Amino acid sequence: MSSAHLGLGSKCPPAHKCKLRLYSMRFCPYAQRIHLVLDAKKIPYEVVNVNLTQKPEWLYSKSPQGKVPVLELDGDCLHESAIIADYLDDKYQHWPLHPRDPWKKAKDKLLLDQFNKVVCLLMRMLRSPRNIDKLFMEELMEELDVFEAELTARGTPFYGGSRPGMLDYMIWPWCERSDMPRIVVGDRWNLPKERFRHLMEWRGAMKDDEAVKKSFLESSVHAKYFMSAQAGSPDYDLLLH
Ligand SMILES: N[C@@H](CCC(=O)N[C@@H](CS)C(=O)NCC(=O)O)C(=O)O
Repeated sequence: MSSAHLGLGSKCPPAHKCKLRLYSMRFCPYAQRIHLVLDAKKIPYEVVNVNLTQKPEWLYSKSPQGKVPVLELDGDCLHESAIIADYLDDKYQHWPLHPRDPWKKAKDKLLLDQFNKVVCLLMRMLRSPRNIDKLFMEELMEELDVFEAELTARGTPFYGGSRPGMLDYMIWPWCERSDMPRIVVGDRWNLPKERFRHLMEWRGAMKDDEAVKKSFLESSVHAKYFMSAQAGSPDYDLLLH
């Protein structure tokens, strides 16, 4: 997973027939979603890491907007993390991640859609960390209240029940990074433990999941990458130094 990130002027490595290839970037939360699904389902795959500031010319032939993740199989590609994740769950039906019940599956997709608001708020914060104030934190916590209430209502350690399911894996990358803002902005980032008791327990349980362990990085590492990106030269190969 931590091979060097290929950039402008690089050659795309030749692909193997019938083997899934994931174009990724080590610190991209959307790409991490796909690592999690592939690892949870124990599907063999290879990884090609891509430099997203000096993009290789060939990236656009695989992804119209030049974004990762991209999943490639026999010369054909899929992009958009949620679509790739659904494809993998449909295709590899052992160890299903979505609920079998279509109603429950639809409900989980609504929640995932709702999680985009959390993602947008986090991105807003990371763009201008100086602007974090009480109002911002309250807005964010109100969005997180929905996820705390849902976990409480389900009464299970994971949204997926006794083990992580698709919703767990789709929201995990941002939750893995949830201590990172504290490193960046200090005490202004404060999520009260009592208000998010179940989410905190969930976070602890997720860290013990085998698939999560495979791509897990400590917040200090995420922060280091974030600060390099913030300074204008993202250190994609940070883990290789
Ligand atoms: N909606 C996309 C978002 C993917 C995305 O934004 N990836 C970022 C890296 S984390 C990217 O490729 N950025 C490059 C760019 O925007 O040019 C998904 O869910 O896959």
